[in-house]
Amino acid sequence: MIELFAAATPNGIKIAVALEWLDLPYEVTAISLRGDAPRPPMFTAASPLGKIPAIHDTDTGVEMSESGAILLYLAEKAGSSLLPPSGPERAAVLQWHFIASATIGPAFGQAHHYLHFQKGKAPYAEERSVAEVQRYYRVLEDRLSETDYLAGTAPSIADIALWPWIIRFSWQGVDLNDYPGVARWYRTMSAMPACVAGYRKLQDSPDIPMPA
Ligand SMILES: N[C@@H](CCC(=O)N[C@@H](CS)C(=O)NCC(=O)O)C(=O)O
Repeated sequence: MIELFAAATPNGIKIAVALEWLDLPYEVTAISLRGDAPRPPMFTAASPLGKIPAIHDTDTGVEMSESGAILLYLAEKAGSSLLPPSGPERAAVLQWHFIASATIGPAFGQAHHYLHFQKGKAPYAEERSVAEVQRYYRVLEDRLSETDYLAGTAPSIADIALWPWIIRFSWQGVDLNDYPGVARWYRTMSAMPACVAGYRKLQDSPDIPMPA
């Protein structure tokens, strides 16, 4: 069983989606990001930076944080095609997984602060965030207007790493209709039962935001 320590954020949602997709039994412990509630010792032990998400795998004793690393661990644990075992397919998944987890996710996380939560406070940061968001959407559009999924013809952990960030397209000042390839992929992902279930597990609202 996987104990998931998380909150209703893109990084938290991606792990709930993966657990649903992989059909791994799990339980969620909600962690307050405001630090206004005591934190379970198991969470503190699993997350050196004190950031969500983190997991404790009661089958193996593994405890770990970092959403990108957790996705790799869970896909390997389940022996899933979300992470091909070798060859060019695996290389493509790893590349897009790291683009989503290590580049786009953190940039969008910053953009949410400057363009949504604290708009008007830091003009330079806002300008930079708008440029970065547009740059990455253009890259995603180029890719997803050519391939069904980020890494090719099959869904992978790269799609799970990206999808919860695109849910917040309105916070990023993005009209998804300007990016038809991304919008098509987003609608496909949003209809996947695992995405719906993982989203609802953490988010109060049952409705996944959709472009007009
Ligand atoms: N690189 C980390 C980022 C984790 C992260 O930034 N988590 C945020 C919520 S999405 C958090 O815990 N924020 C509270 C804090 O920084 O104390 C990952 O992908 O898991």
